[in-house]
Amino acid sequence: MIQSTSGDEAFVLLSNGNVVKVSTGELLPANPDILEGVDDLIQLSYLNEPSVLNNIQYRYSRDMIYSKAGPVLIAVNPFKAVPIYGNKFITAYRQKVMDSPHVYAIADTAYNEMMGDGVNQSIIISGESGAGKTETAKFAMQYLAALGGGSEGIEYEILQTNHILEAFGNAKTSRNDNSSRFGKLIEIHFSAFGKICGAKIQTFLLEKSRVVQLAAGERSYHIFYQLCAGAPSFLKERLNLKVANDYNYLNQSECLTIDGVDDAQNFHNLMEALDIVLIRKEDREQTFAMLAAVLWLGNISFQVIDNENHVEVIADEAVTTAAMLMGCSSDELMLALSTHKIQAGKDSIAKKLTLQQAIDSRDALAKFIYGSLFDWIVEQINKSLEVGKQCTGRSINILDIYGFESFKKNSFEQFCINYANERLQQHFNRHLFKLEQEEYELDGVDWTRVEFEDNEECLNLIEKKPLGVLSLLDEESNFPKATDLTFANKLKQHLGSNSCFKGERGRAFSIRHYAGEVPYDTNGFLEKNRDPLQTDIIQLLSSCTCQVLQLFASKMLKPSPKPAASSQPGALDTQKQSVGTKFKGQLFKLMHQLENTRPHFIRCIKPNSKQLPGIYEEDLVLQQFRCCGVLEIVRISRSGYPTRMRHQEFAGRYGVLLSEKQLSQDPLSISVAVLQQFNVLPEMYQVGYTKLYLRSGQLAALEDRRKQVLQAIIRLQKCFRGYQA
Ligand code: AD9
Ligand code: MG
Repeated sequence: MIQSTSGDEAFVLLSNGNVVKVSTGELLPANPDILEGVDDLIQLSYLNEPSVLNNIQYRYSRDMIYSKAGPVLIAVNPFKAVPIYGNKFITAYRQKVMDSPHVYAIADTAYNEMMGDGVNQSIIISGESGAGKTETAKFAMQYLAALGGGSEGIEYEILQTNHILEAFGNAKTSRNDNSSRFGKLIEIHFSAFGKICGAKIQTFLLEKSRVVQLAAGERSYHIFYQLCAGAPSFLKERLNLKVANDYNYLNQSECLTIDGVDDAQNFHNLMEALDIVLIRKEDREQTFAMLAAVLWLGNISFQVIDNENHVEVIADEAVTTAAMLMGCSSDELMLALSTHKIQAGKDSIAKKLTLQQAIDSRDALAKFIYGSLFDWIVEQINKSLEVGKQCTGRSINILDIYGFESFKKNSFEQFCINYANERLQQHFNRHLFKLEQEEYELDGVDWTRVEFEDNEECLNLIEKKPLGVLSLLDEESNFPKATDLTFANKLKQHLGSNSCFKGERGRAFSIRHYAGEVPYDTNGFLEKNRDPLQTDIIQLLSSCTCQVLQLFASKMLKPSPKPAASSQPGALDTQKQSVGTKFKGQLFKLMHQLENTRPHFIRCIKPNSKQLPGIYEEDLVLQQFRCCGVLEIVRISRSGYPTRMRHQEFAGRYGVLLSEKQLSQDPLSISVAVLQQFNVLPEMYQVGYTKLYLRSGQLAALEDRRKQVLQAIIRLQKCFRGYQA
């Protein structure tokens, strides 16, 4: 409330009773009280950042965690159990008894559109770490499972996959105690009768470095702690399993437990889930053996044997147990971890590795085993959920993918994550903005263009061949003498003309992403992109008696047109795709898949960084609104005409309300006549060649009038019959 103004200064009374002095240029109008807490932001009279921020806060403080921004659902993480889920609510949304914004409402619309129009749907969930994407995805799955549940219980199996994926792919980070370290797309398939008949899971870019290296206060993947805490004694004995604290890969971060989480209990839940998803007993045993092998690999240590820093493996319990679990001899494992074979003519010479090389090679092996194991488990789940014959190709896809990230220090992982978000943003833009605009223009409707950010330039910067970040990265990765610095220099040399690129000092560069500028440090880019695994190690794996290891190794040994000639440690194997290029391929496939569906967007918002209920940090929320363009969406939806109907359809529905004289005309004229008869203001509609475009809210008013008129007619008819009788 403005108390007084003098010159260009104003004294403003805040809701907390304080009075502040503000320059009048910074004042923005507040909305009338009657609009406080509206459930769709497009209803706000004044659309500015403080109003949006205030509206969402008003709702959040009353546990209304869901709101709409036009077609987009906004979900604010409550960080506590809110009683708005479960069968009672599912039924209420199904029967349309409830219509307030909810993830159930989104899932319901997707289901109805799929069944009604036969168009496949996707629910695209984004937001930053800890914003609630995975929980939201689970609620959407829960709703679809309830609707599409059949006699065979496959929907129950699908819900159980969450336990498995979270055990193997989630970890405690500084921002989320249950952070997904991979992206996930789950396709749920339906029969002609709308029953679930199968599912398929695709995963993206698991963070493998977490297996060998942890930041202080963070944990590795939940499964390791669950196994150590919950394995029955016979299994512990067979795997020579110790407590989590005895493993270097786990104890390095001094964080072994999570408040309120019982790892042993979760192990039992996992076993149940594995039972329900029909993961075979042998497969389970091999999985646990591989997990233990990874842990024991981390305990293997080296001894420097000469003054050139060359090493030998220390023959201890770690080596013998790891070798036993992998199904090879300790000697073979020790040799593979400490030497590198070089071809010299017909002979091969074993060259000793230095301490750092040996550690890298051990860690690379551990990461390889874990990464392959993760993919393999997903494969087994997919076999079990196999999309059956009764499926008709109808599906709803749910995408739960890491949101935009910008930290003080950003590395290759952030680069990939932000790249994925650029692609998703483009998809979002296309649908919400471009397609809208095109439709208006095609139909001859005058539509004041709404400016929006197009991120094509940024995508070009990353993807363009041969001069884009990914191509240049691959080029440098293939060049044995290249370093992170030469890579950074190459970027600066070739990409300076792109307006989204900014060269920084030394190894650094920045990218202007749609959500803001992010500084990257190229330190580690080359190594992470190569993700090398020495041929010596691959050969060792293929000679192991453990079947899954043979399988993992065989995927690396696929014949390639060019022989793997390089003997340079760390050089990119010609037969192996780089991590960046593989990710790009996956993203293209994903986007292609999404293009063929009707999208529904959910933006998750994290209200505070403490993971606590009831706290709303305005700066944090505002920054997320900016990142996902909430204001932009509202502006577009409002300035456009969200309701559209073909003239025939409109005339058919409302034409009956006109007098007979007017009825003899064509559909377009009937439409216009209806609008005039009901006094719909000219700025509230536009007439296109094929369709009628209405502002939001107009149709509801027309429907009301139609109902009134129809009821009046029915009353009249009754009266008339009574009179006749
Ligand atoms: V990450 O990018 O995978 O690190 P997410 O997936 O966005 O992240 P997640 O869904 O894991 O976040 O949510 C974080 C925590 O918030 C959960 O573990 C819950 O404790 C809490 N949460 C999120 N959504 C809800 C909800 N609708 N109701 C109750 C919730 N709690
Ligand atoms: Mg998650």
